[in-house]
Amino acid sequence: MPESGGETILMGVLNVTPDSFSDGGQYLDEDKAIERGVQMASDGAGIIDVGGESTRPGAETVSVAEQIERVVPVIKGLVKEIKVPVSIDSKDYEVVEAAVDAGAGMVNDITALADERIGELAAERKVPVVLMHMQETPATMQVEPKYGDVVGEVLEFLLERAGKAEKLGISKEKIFVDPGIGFGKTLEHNLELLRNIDRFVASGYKVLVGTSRKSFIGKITGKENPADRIFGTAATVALCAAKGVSIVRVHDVAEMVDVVKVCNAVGRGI
Ligand code: HH2
Repeated sequence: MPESGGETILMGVLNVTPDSFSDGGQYLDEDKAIERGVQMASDGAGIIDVGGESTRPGAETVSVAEQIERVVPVIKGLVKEIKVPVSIDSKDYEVVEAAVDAGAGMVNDITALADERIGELAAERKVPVVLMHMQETPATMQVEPKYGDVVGEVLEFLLERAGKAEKLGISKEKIFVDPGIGFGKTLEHNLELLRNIDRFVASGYKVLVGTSRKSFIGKITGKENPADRIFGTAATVALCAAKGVSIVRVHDVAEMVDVVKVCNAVGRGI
């Protein structure tokens, strides 16, 4: 796991779903998913984030049983083949528990412990957690996102949840806070959060940011196809790495690894 204020590492996205906005349907097959995870690890990912439910705007929820069926075989296969930790991207306690039992070494909860049992489990098993901010739910979040002061409100929420995580027994160095780019945010909200990402880094908690291929990049660049948003993503990755973000969550590990290597080198003053 990355040190606070240390180098930025990459979390590779692996969606075992038919409908994720960017890689949906590509890795629903267990062997293909494992192969992709192994590839991202060898490309330089420091963590592989496995999810069985899309959270794109308007996405339908997936039952716990279905998520477990999708992710558990992939996690079991990956932990045998790669040395870097596997993270489970789920808000559902039963899925998180099954994933940790299968060998997942990190929990990525986009609802930031809405279900406290996830925090209790992470504390008991001593696994790091990602706490993400989202306004509303994936079904409704992009209808009309509204904030008075987006940076202040998101930061306040994350600090409250991080405090709750510590109370549940998760140590501070195992907590990552994430502003939730695209989760109940307009283009301007996303830009405001990225512009002020150093305020999150200054909170004392480690920070994770997920901008990869997201629609706000398409709005800026005019690239409608998520696969054409790689250079736009690289700009955000460089910005986050330069400002001390610990983990960037990306689809294109092979491309982004050079971006973070150079940013890390400059940051170290080479
Ligand atoms: N973004 C997505 C999913 N999970 N988790 C964290 N912590 N931060 C993020 O920004 C984040 C996340 C959405 O991206 P993706 O997984 O590619 O798409 P989908 O939700 O359609 O599967």
